[in-house]
Amino acid sequence: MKVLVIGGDGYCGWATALYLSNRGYEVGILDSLVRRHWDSELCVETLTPIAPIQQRIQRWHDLTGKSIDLFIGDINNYDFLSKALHQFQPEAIVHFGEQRSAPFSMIDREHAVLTQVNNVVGTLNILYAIQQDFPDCHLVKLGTMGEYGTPNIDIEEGYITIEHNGRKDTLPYPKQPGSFYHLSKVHDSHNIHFACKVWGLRATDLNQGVVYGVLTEETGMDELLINRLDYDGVFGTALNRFCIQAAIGHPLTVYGTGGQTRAFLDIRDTVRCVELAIANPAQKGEFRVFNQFTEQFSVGDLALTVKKAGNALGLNVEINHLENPRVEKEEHYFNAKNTNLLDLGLQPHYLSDSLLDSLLNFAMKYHYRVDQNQILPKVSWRPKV
Ligand code: NAD
Ligand code: USQ
Repeated sequence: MKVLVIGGDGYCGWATALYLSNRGYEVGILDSLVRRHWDSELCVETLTPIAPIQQRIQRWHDLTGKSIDLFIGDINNYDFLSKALHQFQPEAIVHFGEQRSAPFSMIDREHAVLTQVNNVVGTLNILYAIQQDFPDCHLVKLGTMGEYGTPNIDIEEGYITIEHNGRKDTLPYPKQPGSFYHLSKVHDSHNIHFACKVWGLRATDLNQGVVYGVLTEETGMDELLINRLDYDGVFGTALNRFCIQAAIGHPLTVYGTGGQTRAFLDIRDTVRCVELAIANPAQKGEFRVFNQFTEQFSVGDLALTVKKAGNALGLNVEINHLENPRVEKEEHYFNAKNTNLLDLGLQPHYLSDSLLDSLLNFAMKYHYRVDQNQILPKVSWRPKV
């Protein structure tokens, strides 16, 4: 099957492209490389030294004999997108190609606008390109668990059945996202749902939790295939950041009380979930939603887990509770369903001591690349006074 991975130079996309290629899919990568540009604008670098995309793909070919087609360009440019699709003829499109940092989207008006235009218009272009020329193509779109927010009831997978004044319906689950980035994902979900309804497209929205880890079977094969691992206050995410902080002796940065609970998964499960979605496509006209995570943790508990694992490796790990730069509930109910992917055969890699050891060792190996000035959060959700 021919699968186009949009955003295939990024953290989840690179690991997924190699995984699918290894499993016999014919893979193309489309990416504008804008994420590398945003890094340099922010003066940050991934912990790991990532090779240029052309070298990565060449190395993959040299090692495995497998080819990956490359399309460099922006999905906001419809002519480019349409030409790339005509050249590649995808049967499935996996769409990772968005601005994905909540803090980045909250820097100022320009960054909020950039995030929403890049994400919402890009996805809309993909929907039109599929409708016009590839109506059977299955869109597998990366959404986020943060679309739901933290409601005081159980979170279902995309839809909830409600009885109201004696009548009953199954409706999209209410959305209460916590940043302009998370809002862009909600807008995407509505647009995709509408396109499935009116044009009969087939789509799967993968509402993914926070991803952790860096090694997959494929990206670990060679130094030139190494994946990115963000640790900075804008693009770094909770558990990855905590491991890198522990490795360099920086106190762990828990925001507020640390009672915030989120859904998490290992990057080895990200790649498998995407394959499961592709291998079991949605029906024509169906907008399917899978909650893509394996476990739930509070940020405070994650910090304690990293401290314990760090201590076992001889690291002295302190935990700091910083004033929360975000506006979010710090103590709340959180219980989300995730059975759809398990029913399709996902066998989770749960967070374990060995994963933490491997991530901490990885962080210690590249500790010399860390810029200590990039660790504390600098973006506030509150208006500047
Ligand atoms: P990333 O920033 O590492 O990768 C995204 C890639 O998309 C980059 O290579 C970037 O250059 C490319 N891109 C962005 N806008 C583009 C455009 N207009 N045209 C072409 N390419 C474009 O992000 P990631 O961590 O790999 O996340 C991938 C997707 O998964 C995102 O949609 C994100 O919302 C979602 N997601 C990520 C996480 C996580 O923890 N990393 C969790 C849940 C969901
Ligand atoms: N947090 C800390 N300390 C830190 C970093 C984060 O306490 O040093 C807290 C945040 O306040 C938040 C939680 O940890 O409560 C998660 O923050 P995060 O930065 O790890 O993740 P988030 O901003 O939600 O975004 C990340 C990805 C995004 C994806 C999302 C999945 O960047 O692309 O959509 O995770 S989810 O959180 O399920 O919506």
